[in-house]
Amino acid sequence: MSRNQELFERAKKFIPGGVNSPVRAFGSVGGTPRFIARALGARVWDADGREFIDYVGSWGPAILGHAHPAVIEAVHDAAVGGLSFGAPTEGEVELAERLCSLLPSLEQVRLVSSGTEATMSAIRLARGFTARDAIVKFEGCYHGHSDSLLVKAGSGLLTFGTPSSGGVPADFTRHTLVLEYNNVEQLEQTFARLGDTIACVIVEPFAGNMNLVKPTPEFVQALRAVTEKHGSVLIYDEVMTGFRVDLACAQGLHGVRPDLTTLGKVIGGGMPMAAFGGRADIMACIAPLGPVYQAGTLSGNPVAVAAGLATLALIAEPGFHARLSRQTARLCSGLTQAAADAGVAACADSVGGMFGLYFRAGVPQRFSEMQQCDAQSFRRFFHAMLDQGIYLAPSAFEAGFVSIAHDDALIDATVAAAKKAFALVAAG
Ligand code: KE4
Repeated sequence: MSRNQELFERAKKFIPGGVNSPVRAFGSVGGTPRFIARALGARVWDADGREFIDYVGSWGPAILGHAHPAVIEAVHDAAVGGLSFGAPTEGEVELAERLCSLLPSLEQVRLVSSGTEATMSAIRLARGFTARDAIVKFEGCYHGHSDSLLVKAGSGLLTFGTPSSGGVPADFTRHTLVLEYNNVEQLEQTFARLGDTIACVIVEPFAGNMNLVKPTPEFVQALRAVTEKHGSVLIYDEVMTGFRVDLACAQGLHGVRPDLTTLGKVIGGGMPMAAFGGRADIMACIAPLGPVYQAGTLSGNPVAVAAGLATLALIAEPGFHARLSRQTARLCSGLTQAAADAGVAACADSVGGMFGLYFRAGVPQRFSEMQQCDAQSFRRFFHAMLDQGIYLAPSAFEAGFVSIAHDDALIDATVAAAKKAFALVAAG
């Protein structure tokens, strides 16, 4: 029995499903999850000592590659001064200043410890600011696991959502409308009928939780127009896209100024760090200034702040995102060509340092098109790549992530492995 299997059996005794986050359990691809023993740059090593080129990157944070020396040094230097104080620190001021200088839409920002906290707080804030209850999200988008966001679409247009998870009372989701991503007509119809009751729209500005699905320019424009017209708060959930797709984030690529933005992943460089922020008049409603309560023991944790500041300094270096985008596009064109050469209906697409691999002929533009992907072929491909030392996201519905440490040699090795993996898929 391998160490991974041994650890997995042990883990399952004391941790539900053997993991602390469901996607890690390899449920949708089968097999034994790899227990990561250490990581450096673009590589991880599992409990059996096997080396992998890593395209999960901790689901986004490892944009510099793992264990970047400058980040490790910053974490060490912060840690020796104490881990947490429950009091304000200079580092939090620096990080807030840095985030607000990088994102013009951020006039004020509050630091928290996870993306779920950030989006949950942003929605409560939007409801408090507008004194409205209804919220809009999109099918296929994931914004963390707070109750009002664990919702599946209602039976028809303008019908409120029903819980998509056990343990969520129907009452908690009856104010949540679930619409179709990239469906401008439906969005406009909904706002024409209910706009003045809608507190906010929360959207992944490039969806990454139904795999990568890009918004159409018309959808981007409509989101800003309808929320502006009806006084609803536009929340860009940039937990995944923030500083991943560009230094200016998705909002910079879109040329849109959202009212609130949520951030996470990259801004903590792998440590528990997230944030929500935006218009000062909205942020003025948050405690201790206003009536909307929000708090956190480890919010703005000094060690996590140090990792975030070190990471943001390095990704702000000239040419960083241009190179990251180039490497990711190189990977995607290689994967698409390899699939075509093998006669497999698959393609890949990217934005900045995140990419999607789709087992269907064309790049999807909505959740229903993602559902047409051939999950069985993906599973075979995933394991054929894992066997060759390439660690992809263990789900057909997750985006992949490239770091600045993924050089040409590693990208080319990945494409070479994909050629063999697609041949196996084609052989059935
Ligand atoms: P966390 O609570 O997991 O830090 O963030 C929630 C969240 C919010 N918004 C977006 C756009 C997100 O992608 C996420 C979390 N992303 C997943 C990856 N699909 C985290 C991986 C996991 O759940 O283990």
